[in-house]
Amino acid sequence: MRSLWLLLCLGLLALSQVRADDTSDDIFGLEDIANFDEDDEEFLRLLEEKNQAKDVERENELISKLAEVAENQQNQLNNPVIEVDPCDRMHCGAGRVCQMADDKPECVCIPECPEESDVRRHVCTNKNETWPSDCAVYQQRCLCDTKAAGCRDPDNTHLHIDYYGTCHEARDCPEEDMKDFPRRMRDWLFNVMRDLAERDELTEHYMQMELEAETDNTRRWANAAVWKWCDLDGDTDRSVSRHELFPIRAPLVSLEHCIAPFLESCDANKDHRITLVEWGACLELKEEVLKERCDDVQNAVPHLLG
Ligand SMILES: [Ca+2]
Ligand SMILES: [Ca+2]
Repeated sequence: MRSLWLLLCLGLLALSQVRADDTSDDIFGLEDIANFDEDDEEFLRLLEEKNQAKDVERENELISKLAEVAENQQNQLNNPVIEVDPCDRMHCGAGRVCQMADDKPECVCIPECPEESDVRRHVCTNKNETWPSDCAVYQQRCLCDTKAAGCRDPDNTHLHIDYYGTCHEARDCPEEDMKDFPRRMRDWLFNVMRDLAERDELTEHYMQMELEAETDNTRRWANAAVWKWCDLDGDTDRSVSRHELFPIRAPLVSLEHCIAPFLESCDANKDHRITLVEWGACLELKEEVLKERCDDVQNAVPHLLG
């Protein structure tokens, strides 16, 4: 609007000058003034259009913002925030379950284990006692750890499963069986590895080692031995503890009477850990064929009997 007034003032000034000096040349002739007005109108029209366009733009912006808010509200109505159970994030060890106490999640001893009538679910503990299930053993250990009423013996804090099945009289491993055991164990390890490869259950790294074992006779047992040793070493500290031997020991003890003394013999220096050199020696493999080739990115899926 200011420019309009400026233009009008200039126009009037020009007109008055023309009238004051009739003799002078028509510097701002009427024709020019008429042209000036037309330009001005055009200018105003453009200005108006521009302002209108801006208003429309602002309106559109506002509409889309409102639509966004409305959509969010609708989403919240449709998908109300689901209360996350704090226990979902708690990991309780074996024989324990998560329970809320004073609005806080905590691990407590499992109150009840499923009833097991199947004798195959029975387990034999390190105290040579048969328990109805692994759950019952872990529950007992928890009860003793927490000094709860159900603890039958304070010593049960060390209770663990020795093998699956009902406890039986420990059968001796005759010397001749023990002598042949490393060979049987090597063959068994290779067969388990082959079986897993066929089922595509090995990592890329171990697949490659299995292929090598298939095609190169000198690597046949060594690769299988290295793979199993790495597989057992769950915490990748490059030694297999007694606890880490569990997946190989527990299912085999009742089937193979020599497995327990064999595994015992693997820990040559009796430090409760089996190094790769010790593992190779008890499998009667030459030290030079054993190279530590663990795939640390392996999924910690315990491979039992394969
Ligand atoms: Ca280890
Ligand atoms: Ca050792």
